[in-house]
Amino acid sequence: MGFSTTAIHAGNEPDTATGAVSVPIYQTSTYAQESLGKHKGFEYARTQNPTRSALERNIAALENAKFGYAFASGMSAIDAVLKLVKSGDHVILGDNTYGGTYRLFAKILVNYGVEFDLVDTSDVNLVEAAFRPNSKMVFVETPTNPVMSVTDLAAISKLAHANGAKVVCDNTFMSPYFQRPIEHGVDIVVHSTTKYLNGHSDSVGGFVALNDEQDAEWIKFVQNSVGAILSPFDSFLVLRGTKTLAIRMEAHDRNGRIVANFLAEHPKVQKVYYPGLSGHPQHELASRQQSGFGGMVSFETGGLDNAKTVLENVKLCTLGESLGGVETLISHPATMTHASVPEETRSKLGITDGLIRISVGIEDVEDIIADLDQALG
Ligand code: P1T
Repeated sequence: MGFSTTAIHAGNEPDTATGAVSVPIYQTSTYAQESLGKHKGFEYARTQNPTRSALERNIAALENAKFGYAFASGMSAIDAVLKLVKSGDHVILGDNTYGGTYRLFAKILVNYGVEFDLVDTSDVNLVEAAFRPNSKMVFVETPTNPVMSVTDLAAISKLAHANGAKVVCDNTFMSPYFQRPIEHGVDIVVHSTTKYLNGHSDSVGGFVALNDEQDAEWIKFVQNSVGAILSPFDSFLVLRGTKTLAIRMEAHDRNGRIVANFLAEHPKVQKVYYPGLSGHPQHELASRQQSGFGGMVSFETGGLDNAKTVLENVKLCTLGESLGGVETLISHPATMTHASVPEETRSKLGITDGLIRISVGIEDVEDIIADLDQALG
């Protein structure tokens, strides 16, 4: 089946009780049981909810995974995956991830004895050199937030497996429409469904997709034991969102390429970070690994004052955190999404005070360009 057919039908079977074509919002905390131990497979809504399980079937199918679990946020999904490692284990963490992911390792997991090293995973040799006898996981984003660095998922997976480690890929920026990490050998995919999967900036959620049965049992156990579940209403919203994922991603990609090219030629822009540009260091890899480049574009303005001028003068683009919605959002990673990353690390990565990130929406692209042009001017 094609991607859009799966997006529209997987998990979206007509409701068995009523025939409702749209999966109903099962807004209930518990379920009546016929007698002791006799029920319809639903006991308590932290453990099972039909709206959530419809979404879980849906996104698992889109990622070409056997199992999927929906969480209350991207961070709680990532936290659940990190419960696969134990005190004394070592994780190779991509040196540029969403600031909240870095913060989870640096401020919380270290208190539980989880060791980690930040590694530029776009360089396979650096990853190879980072393995230790206790390395159990490699955690990457590709392309990264916000400098859009691309990691070779097949090469990293081969290397990790040879060293007895699992690979986790945060696929939020691409969505399964443009990139399916499991098909490249990755073990576990995580998402902030807050972004492209929901697509309308009106829900916070997260997702874990995987094939290994034992790990899936553990993630399900963590989901129920910790309880950071996605609500029935949010499950409904994301399920509604994924039906149009393909056409939205096509539009984000079309507009993203046009905006990136416009910025690349603008005299006030010093550098553009977008894997779709031929000058991007991993352009060739991105062209192979992804079926599109998407709508995330970052650019360097040369300093805080320049960045401030742009951010305070845009009218159509909305200054705000988050990404992946239909509307164009613009942000300042150094003080917003990546404020928890130490300044030294930020400047090494290129997350300077002059860096601006745009989540290019699906408005008419000439309006986005006109807005950026007047703000840059
Ligand atoms: O916000 P939440 O749903 O918990 O997702 C966290 C998260 C995980 N992974 C990636 C790649 C992300 O970008 C995010 C959240 N990012 C933003 C809020 C942002 O503006 O970058």
